Amino acid sequence: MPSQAHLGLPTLGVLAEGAVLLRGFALEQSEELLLGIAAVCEYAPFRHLVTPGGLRMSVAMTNCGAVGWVSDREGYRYAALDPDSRLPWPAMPPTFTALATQAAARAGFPGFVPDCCLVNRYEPGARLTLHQDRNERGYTAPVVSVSLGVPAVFQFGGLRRTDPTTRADLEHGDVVAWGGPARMNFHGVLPLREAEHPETGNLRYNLTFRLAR
Ligand code: MD6
Ligand code: FE
Repeated sequence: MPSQAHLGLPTLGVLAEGAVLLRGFALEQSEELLLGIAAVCEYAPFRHLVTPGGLRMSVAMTNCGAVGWVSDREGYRYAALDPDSRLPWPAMPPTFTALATQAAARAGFPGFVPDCCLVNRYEPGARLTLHQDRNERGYTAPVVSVSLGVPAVFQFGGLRRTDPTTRADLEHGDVVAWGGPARMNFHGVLPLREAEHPETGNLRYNLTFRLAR
């Protein structure tokens, strides 16, 4: 049987019940997304947040949207103001919102309208240890994650940290959406390998869309 890729359609993979990998879903908009990231970080620069335990995160972060995800010695939370500038986060570009809504619908989560886009920047060696996304007010909405630039290995596990994980290579333009029975599953990103991408150099960017409030 011919694969969907063979037919020129984006392929759809299932990482777990409720967790869908949409290969190349954001490829057409990738240039526009990177321009959007450049605009966001001009106003709200990337910074390395500190965990509640006092460790500097290897992934640099910024946000756009009504609220942004932040971490400091006080804990993880969503905040309407950028703690560095004390200004509101930049508005979410309409192309970002539209892409998140379309990807969620394709993955089986219609009507998703995010109020937060966390923008992650990975340099070689940067990683995200296994965690659950649990700082949102409710968990009925999915999480939508868009990968740009250098590929990374994504780990997707179960509801317990010790559950077995599956691994997926997330490449430029790939989107993962998880919700429903997978909404609280543990996930993480292995240390970024040294590589070059024509549009981002040795960096990986990730957009993570959520409904936080
Ligand atoms: C990624 N990021 O960068 C996935 N979750 O591909 C996340 O899962 C994530 O960056 C919670 C808080 C920050 C994150
Ligand atoms: Fe996460």
